[in-house]
Amino acid sequence: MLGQHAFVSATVKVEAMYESDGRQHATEACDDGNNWDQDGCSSTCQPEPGFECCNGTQSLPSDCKPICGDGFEVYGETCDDGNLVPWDGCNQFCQVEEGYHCTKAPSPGSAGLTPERPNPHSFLAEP
Ligand SMILES: [Ca+2]
Ligand SMILES: [Ca+2]
Ligand SMILES: [Ca+2]
Repeated sequence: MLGQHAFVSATVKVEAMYESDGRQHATEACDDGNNWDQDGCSSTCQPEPGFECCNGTQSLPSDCKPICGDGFEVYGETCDDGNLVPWDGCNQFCQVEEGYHCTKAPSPGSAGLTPERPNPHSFLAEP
């Protein structure tokens, strides 16, 4: 769908938008086409910790996905217990498994997106 608008965009937007237009420019580390933070690519087009981004191109937005198994829960994950092993409360897709509920450790803080300091979760089997 983006491709269909490529011609129009190119003619209209000459130099108005450098950031978050869904195309990765040379000066941007990533561009996922929005101005939201904490989804992998920040509003200033910098990759965010806890995500890995496939590089976008001049015509394609970056594809940022949360890294499951880094012990760091980010947008798109309902849990992250630091492994990719299913049946331990948090599966390999970082989704809480049935029969468990996720107890988050105290929040590392709004700016605490540090993969070096995993946010530990404990999983309690429900009675
Ligand atoms: Ca974004
Ligand atoms: Ca993660
Ligand atoms: Ca697990």
